[in-house]
Amino acid sequence: MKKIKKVLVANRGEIALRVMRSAREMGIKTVAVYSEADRNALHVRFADEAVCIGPPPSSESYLKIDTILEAARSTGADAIHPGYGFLSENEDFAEQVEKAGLIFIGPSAHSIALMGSKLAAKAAVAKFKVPLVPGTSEPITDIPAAKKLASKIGYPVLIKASAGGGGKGMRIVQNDAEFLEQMERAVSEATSAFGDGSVFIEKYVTQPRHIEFQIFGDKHGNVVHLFERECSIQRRHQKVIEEAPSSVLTPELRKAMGEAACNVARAANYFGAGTVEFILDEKLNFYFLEMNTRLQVEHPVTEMITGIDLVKLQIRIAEGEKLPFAQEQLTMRGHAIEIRIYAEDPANNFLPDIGILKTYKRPDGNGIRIDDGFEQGMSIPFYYDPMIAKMICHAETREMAIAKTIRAIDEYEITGIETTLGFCRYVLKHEAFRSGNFDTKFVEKYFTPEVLNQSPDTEEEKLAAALTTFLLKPENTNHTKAVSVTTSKWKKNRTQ
Ligand code: MV4
Repeated sequence: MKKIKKVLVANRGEIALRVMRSAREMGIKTVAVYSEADRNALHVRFADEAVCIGPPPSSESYLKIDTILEAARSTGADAIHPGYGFLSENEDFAEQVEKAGLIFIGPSAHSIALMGSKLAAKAAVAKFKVPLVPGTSEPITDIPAAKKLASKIGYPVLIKASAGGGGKGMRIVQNDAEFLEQMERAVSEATSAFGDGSVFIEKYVTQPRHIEFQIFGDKHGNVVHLFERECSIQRRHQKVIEEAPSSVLTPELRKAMGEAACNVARAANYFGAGTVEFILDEKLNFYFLEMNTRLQVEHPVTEMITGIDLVKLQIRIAEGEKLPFAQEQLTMRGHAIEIRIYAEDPANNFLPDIGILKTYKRPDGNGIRIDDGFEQGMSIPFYYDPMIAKMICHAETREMAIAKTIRAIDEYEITGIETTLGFCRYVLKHEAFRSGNFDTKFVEKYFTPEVLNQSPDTEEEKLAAALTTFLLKPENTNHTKAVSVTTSKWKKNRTQ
């Protein structure tokens, strides 16, 4: 067991800040790394020390393994937390961190590599009786044989790249006639995108729900799950709204899926935080898709319902401690919803809308958590992911969590750039979302830019929203000043 004294966070933005906050509470010193675009970023200001690692493009800064290792050496850090994205699922990075005598706060390079290959992952978990979508378990080399199998399992089928993941390199094939052409395209795409042309086929589950389980393993062979997150509301494989728990799982199904998720972790000799992704078909059959070997963006919904700080747990596990609880000791409380607020214009095909945060006022109140990395007046750099903030609301029931999220959206004020706030509000107000009867096709089915211009609100709700906006303006509590009511940009769009 080796106590960590100083951690370097190899990331930026909200997640770098979120990791450092937990480290500081544990008495661990923090080191930020930053690119030239992030000189004034909040994670740099928050850290005890900060090291510039290069020019703005990620390939010249946040992805530079040697430079980051050198920053750890020069500051005397004894551990590295990779956050999500960037180097978090790079097995070479995990290996080199350990070779340099530092602790990698994450799984072993072996687990990362195993799960990075979708085919190797499927082969490993099959031994643990984890349900898989019908399909091939080897890379396709014999096209006529693959075509035969596709007819046998029944169209439509999906061709997936073994080195893909997160929806990258997938192709739908509707019938025999299309098979050859789609196959050739998939192989050539996989070769150029990943340097590995291995592909496999699976039965295409047409309208699945995406349910993922948070798992944790320690270095002593213990594994638990921290329940599920429902992530079906997504747009082009980018999650928009996540919640925990899922409204479709019965306690029995939760138990079965949770056990399968733990078996996936066991199949990889997994330690640290991980996420096991499943799809659920309309008959509530579940199938393993892939495992993400990192802390996820949406981890706070799990923190809200379990009361467990996942980053602190990651650090303790990395130090070699045993999991501090058994599965039976874990319980869920209430319901949590996360919305991701992106600097994107929903009225314009979600094009990134980078610029200056002219107004940035966060909502507040019981059960609201905002993880962000910006302040009013800052600009959103164009080089990185355009996520401005995540807002997580926790309440006793799903209905109350939805109501709280809508209230908080109405209180959020962002001007200067377009955001996905109004889009999230539309989803939360939608009958399909509220009833829980939705799948991964929600946005395709129900969203067009026009819906942002028509408010689904009742007259009373509109009045209440307008009154809240009015009363929250400082000028409206100072009666010596003239009253001028201006609403934020997205609200104007909504009520126009
Ligand atoms: C699938 C599928 C249907 N059938 N596999 C997309 C992300 C990657 N993890 C795998 N994905 C899918 N795999 C079979 N056999 C549907 C998807 C999928 C999806 C999965 C989860 C969340 C959103 C999604 C959106 C479109 C497609």
